[in-house]
Amino acid sequence: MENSILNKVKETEALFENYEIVGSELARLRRLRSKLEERHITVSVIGQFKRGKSALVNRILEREIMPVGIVPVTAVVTTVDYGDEEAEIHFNNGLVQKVEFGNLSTYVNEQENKNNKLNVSKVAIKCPSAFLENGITLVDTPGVGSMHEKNSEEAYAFVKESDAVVFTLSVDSPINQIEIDFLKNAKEYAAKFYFAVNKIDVIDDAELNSYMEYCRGFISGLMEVENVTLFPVSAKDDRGIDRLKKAVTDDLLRESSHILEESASKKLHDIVMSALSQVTFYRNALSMTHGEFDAKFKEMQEFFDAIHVEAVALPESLKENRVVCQAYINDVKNRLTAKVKELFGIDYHYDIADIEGETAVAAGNVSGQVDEICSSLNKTLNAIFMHREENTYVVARRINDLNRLVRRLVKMRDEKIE
Ligand SMILES: Nc1nc2c(ncn2[C@@H]2O[C@H](COP(=O)(O)OP(=O)(O)OP(=O)(O)O)[C@@H](O)[C@H]2O)c(=O)[nH]1
Ligand SMILES: [Mg+2]
Repeated sequence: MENSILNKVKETEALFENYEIVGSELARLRRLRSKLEERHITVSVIGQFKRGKSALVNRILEREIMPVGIVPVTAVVTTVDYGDEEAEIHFNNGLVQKVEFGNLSTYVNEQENKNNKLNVSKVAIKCPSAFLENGITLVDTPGVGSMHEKNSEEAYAFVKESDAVVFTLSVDSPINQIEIDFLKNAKEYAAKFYFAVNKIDVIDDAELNSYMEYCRGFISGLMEVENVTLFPVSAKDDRGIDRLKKAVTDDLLRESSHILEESASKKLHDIVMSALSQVTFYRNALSMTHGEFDAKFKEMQEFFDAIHVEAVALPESLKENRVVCQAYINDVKNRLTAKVKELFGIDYHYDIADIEGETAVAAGNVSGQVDEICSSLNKTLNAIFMHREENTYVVARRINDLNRLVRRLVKMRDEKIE
């Protein structure tokens, strides 16, 4: 069973390798394959802001690591794996910086890192908590629904990477539309759900019973299952935490193959859907009028020229530092991706290398490397440009080839993975 999904991922990977246009989907497929091969399970704690997600993560880990507070706090995704204590900040430009646990708040906390002005992509922590021992990655996510829209986007995006989720509700407010929408979305990606009903220390038993009854009925309907198990907990006084932890670890030990397979199959479906929209767009760009395509093509060439001029003019002192060079190159990649998106609506993918001393690029010829990066993208655009210039028969054949790929993707989308 599990091999069949792994094979399916490999087959799709082989297919996508032939089409540059699905580069970012190919990168996601590769991540999915290595997850399946390593049998790592990602358990994310998700929910509306201020439900006590970070406090719950701390209780599960039995450590006060995540910043907690009365105002919206968590601004970036924080993953926690088993290992000796360490914390790394990953930045959007690929830089990775080790920090002390005590300094995490500077990067994670919305109040200190407003609108993620520090451009943190994620925080990766290791700690020797028993809960993580069997290959679980526990993830604290920003809450949805606060005025900080970026936090919701982050949370929505991370659900796609989750195999199981601990959906966190809180007894001080009934489930609302924001939570319903988020839950419906999460259902598309994660294979296993645990519903934690937090803050039970603030109400008495009778109130808790009626809250639980209301929630159970409501969530069963939403999840389309007859009965859901809820986990009443208090991240403040520890009540119910052991039961939740035991349920998660027992299930994951027993059903890890099944959970991985089910969540991989949902993710594969999503990747196929996204490739489908990509290829459709590429096909459409090919079918654009000359005037329309040529104007966008010209703007892109001007952008390449400006980047070249900028890279050549970089100060010598900067060019000598390997880490700074790699950060600059990653930044160029990010800017190119954004420009292509703006002009063509295409998600052009570049692998952004994590930068640690030994992985940074050789210093020196930065402008040469920047030219190389621009030139590979330029080649793709030129390919479209050339095809535009070809006779209508050739263009029609190419569009036909893309149509075949679209049909294959549609078939994969509709296929049930056995
Ligand atoms: N009484 C009580 N308060 C709690 C409990 N869990 C969390 N809190 C409080 O609820 C507030 C929010 O907790 P956080 O853990 O920061 O909530 P969050 O869901 O991570 O919030 P965001 O990161 O902003 O989405 C804090 O003031 C916590 O002290 C609990 O079980 N009981
Ligand atoms: Mg939080």
